[in-house]
Amino acid sequence: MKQFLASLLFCGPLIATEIIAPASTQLLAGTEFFPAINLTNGSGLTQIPTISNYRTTTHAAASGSTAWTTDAPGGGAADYFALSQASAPLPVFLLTFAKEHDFTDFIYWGYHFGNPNGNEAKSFTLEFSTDRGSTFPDSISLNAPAISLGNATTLPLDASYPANTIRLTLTDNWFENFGGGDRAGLGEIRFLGTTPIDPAPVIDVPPLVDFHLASQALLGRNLENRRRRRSRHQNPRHGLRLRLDPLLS
Ligand SMILES: [Ca+2]
Ligand SMILES: [Ca+2]
Repeated sequence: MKQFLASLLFCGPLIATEIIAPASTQLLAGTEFFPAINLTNGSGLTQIPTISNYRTTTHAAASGSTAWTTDAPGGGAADYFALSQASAPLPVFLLTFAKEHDFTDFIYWGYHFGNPNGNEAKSFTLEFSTDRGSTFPDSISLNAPAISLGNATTLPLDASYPANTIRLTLTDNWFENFGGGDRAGLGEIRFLGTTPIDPAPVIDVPPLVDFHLASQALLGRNLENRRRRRSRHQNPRHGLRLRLDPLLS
């Protein structure tokens, strides 16, 4: 038992890995042939992804109500990432989170039509900010090992990056290996990470008891009781009997 209690003391609280979704998604560069909000609103997913089910959660085929993709500025036969930045800018997303997390993995569901499609993004740059996007001191480049279909692809960051804002840039697609690729697209994105425990939480306790007012009320009640007792001793109606001399009766 002593050893168990000691282990609890030294281990500290356990912080569980969780699925983290951005609170807001903003497309900073690129276009929206299908809207960018489809990357983070759960559209096309078979269920809300959690840490226990995301590996078996699948994403439907790409459409205007399930996925995001760019325009095809070079025409249907072009490679989006071979075009000039002026006509086909690298797509950039600004992702903000409700609080700061320690991010460990990038997760995405791909852009497919029941068959793999070359529009699906293959390479990514992630930049991490802890000051709401004023600065991005940490960045990492990721390459997908394979194109996806309905299931999620998880890309480990190989480190833990604290951030409340992430800038995500897509730097390549699968044009070289699969049909399609005149656009850049994805189905849905999430992250894995943990949420640090606030070392000095502010606990907001409603003022159920005002000790100052309570003490004043108690003092007032004591004074009133004392006054009543005094009054009772002086007032016959409250039990003070007058003894009359029988000679006078
Ligand atoms: Ca989606
Ligand atoms: Ca490519």
